[in-house]
Amino acid sequence: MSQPGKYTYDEIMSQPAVWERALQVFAAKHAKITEVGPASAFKQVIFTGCGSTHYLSMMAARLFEHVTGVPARAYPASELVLHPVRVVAPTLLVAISRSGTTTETLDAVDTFRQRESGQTMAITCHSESALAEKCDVTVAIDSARENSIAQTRSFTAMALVTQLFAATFAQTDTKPIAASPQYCQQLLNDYGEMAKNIGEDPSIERFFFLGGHTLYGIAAEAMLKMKEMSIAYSEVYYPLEFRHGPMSMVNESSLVIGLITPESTKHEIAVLKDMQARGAQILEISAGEASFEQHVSIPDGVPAWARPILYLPVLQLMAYYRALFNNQNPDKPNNLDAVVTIASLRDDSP
Ligand code: F1P
Repeated sequence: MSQPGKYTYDEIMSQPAVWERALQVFAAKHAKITEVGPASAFKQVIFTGCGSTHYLSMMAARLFEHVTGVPARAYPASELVLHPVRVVAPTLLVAISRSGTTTETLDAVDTFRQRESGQTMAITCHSESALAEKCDVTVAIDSARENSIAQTRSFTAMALVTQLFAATFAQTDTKPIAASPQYCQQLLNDYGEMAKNIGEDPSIERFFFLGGHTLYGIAAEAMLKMKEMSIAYSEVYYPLEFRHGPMSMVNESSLVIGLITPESTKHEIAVLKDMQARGAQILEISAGEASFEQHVSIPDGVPAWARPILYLPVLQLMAYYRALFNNQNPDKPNNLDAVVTIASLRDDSP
């Protein structure tokens, strides 16, 4: 019996090596991926997944649209089955699933293929999965699988693929992203102690993750890690939205974590200052110069399109330490299974 959290800690710390592998997998599949066609071949790209992979889809959709100019949306897989959206053909559906067996995600692909003439791509950690079978193109990083239930390295490896996918379709030079694994290692080395101190700080009872643009999906994943692993009070908001009501929950036992975008730093920092004035502790994560004492510096040695995943490793560690502080085993989160399988949503029997 391994000590509680051993799998989770090792999986978080293995991300630099797993990201290297994800870069190799993408390079090996590059020709197949570009066969899907240039970005201009599509009027729309839809990203989908469930739980963590829905949040990943949110990051991927904002990034893809930002760098290619092609309209992109993210939906939970269940929504695509139960409330089909208007699809502007030709559409590319990108289905993201660590297991490749989540019922809703498989159903979403089936529904799309039945209704649309578009193409489908799978991003997964199981190359032999049902999802990989169903889709026209599959990018699988099998080495990113976890023994833990909560997604950590699988999420960032699949997110790395979506960042590369967007840059490739935008015909942007993807070579700079090769530095990401070493920056991940640097962040884990430089901020592991800070993550532990925050995770074990009894004065913090509420966690608020704020992120805009591509960082909303990353902030949502950080919120879910904190919830899943440690059962702590944890919420996510777009930064300026936080003032419109939810900040009523801010008190002296709150930590507001700002995932700061380069494009709207001034406005997002102003929100953090407002929350500090209301008694909250602040953790700023940004590529710029620090405005707050607690600051994680995101390396700017990679282009902006390659930065979203760099915001996550320190926050994963923070959730891990809070889990142990709360006497939880992050390897086996309360109530959760690694995969949610239910009766098919496409089974219309009453
Ligand atoms: C989706 C998922 C995870 C969640 C939990 C249960 O799995 O909902 O996002 O954190 O592990 O499964 P998958 O479709 O990505 O395999």
